[in-house]
Amino acid sequence: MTRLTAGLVQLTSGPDFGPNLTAAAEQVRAAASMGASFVLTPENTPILEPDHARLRALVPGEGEHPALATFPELARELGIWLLLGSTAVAVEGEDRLANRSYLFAPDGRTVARYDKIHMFDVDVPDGQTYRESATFRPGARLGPRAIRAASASLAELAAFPFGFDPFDTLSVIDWGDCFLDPHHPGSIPGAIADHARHVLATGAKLLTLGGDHFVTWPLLKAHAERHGPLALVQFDAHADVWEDDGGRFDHGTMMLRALREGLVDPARSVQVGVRTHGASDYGVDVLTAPWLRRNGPEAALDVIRRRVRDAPAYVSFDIDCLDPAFAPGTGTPVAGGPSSAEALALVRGLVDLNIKGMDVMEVSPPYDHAEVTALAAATVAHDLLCVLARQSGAEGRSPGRL
Ligand SMILES: [Mn+2]
Repeated sequence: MTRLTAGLVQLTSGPDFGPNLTAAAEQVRAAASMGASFVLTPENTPILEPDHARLRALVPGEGEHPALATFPELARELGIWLLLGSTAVAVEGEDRLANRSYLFAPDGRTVARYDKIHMFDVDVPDGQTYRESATFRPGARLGPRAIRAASASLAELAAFPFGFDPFDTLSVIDWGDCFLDPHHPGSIPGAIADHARHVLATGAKLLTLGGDHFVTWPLLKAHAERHGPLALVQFDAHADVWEDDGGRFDHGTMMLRALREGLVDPARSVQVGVRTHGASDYGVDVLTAPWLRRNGPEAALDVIRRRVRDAPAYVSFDIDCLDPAFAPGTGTPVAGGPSSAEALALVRGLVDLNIKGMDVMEVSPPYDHAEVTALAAATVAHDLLCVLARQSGAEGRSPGRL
């Protein structure tokens, strides 16, 4: 048996790399001198600096990055494995930053590097005060952390059935949680929209993990400001178009509000998996769950492609689209929905769309079992990233007959 002694060194996180590096190198040396053969150093990043121009000026590219000049050499000198986590680097030739991690071997080689997944959380710090807009079972505020945890199981092998690692093609950052003030619930929609605007202003695409589906409304607002009226592709047991007095925090009315505000173009939009009644379809093409079962995912994709065409598209995946057998952990489950296999076939078929934004919502861990729902949601989120990677030219070996 080999005994592994690991050290965890927290770098000072601040805008200036210089003192950070000196302090971190000292701590890495100290850990190694105490017998650590594997040292982890998370958070070497000023990436939360809100002023984007200032942030860009602070963060160098890989070629001139002081951390990348220092740490591989330190790993070699000390003969240790060194994991450098969350390092902000400027992406060469592009106006954006990556939140990148590196693994250095005891001979100083860089043996792994990856970019963190770009998602933001709609977690509410004090659940006692703000209980989401759940109509039935609360708990969706805990969804993002469950999806993140379940997503770890998808990291090891090439993405199935794509056959590539989406992070070889995409630069992906986990932007962390969106801070929401539970004591001022009225500030929450604005806080979410501002957070989204900030991310979108960098030119990045946003994949949001929820969270209550109400969150999609401020997200649609931020996306529509940038791209114009959106083609909504909504996977959901509910159309979420019940009447609203205009001020509700309601995960069952926000799509009607988005339609009335012109954020969504109904003529280009499709809802898939619906199995509840609204007052009207409001001009959206609704593919109910029985229709989907009878006609299959390929027919649904055909409708989606012909309707959305080249319009800027927003994909919103409410996990309750899935049958409760495949997603029990959600606030308002409805029997009679598609399987995860059918839903994944739909998601994987979205490659022809001009996708501008995405979300995966309504995972409620208190009602989940064996991470069934969280894993389904993580796979949907992961496959949405694979769709973007394929659009950016990623290709992979087929795993067999598909
Ligand atoms: Mn919904």
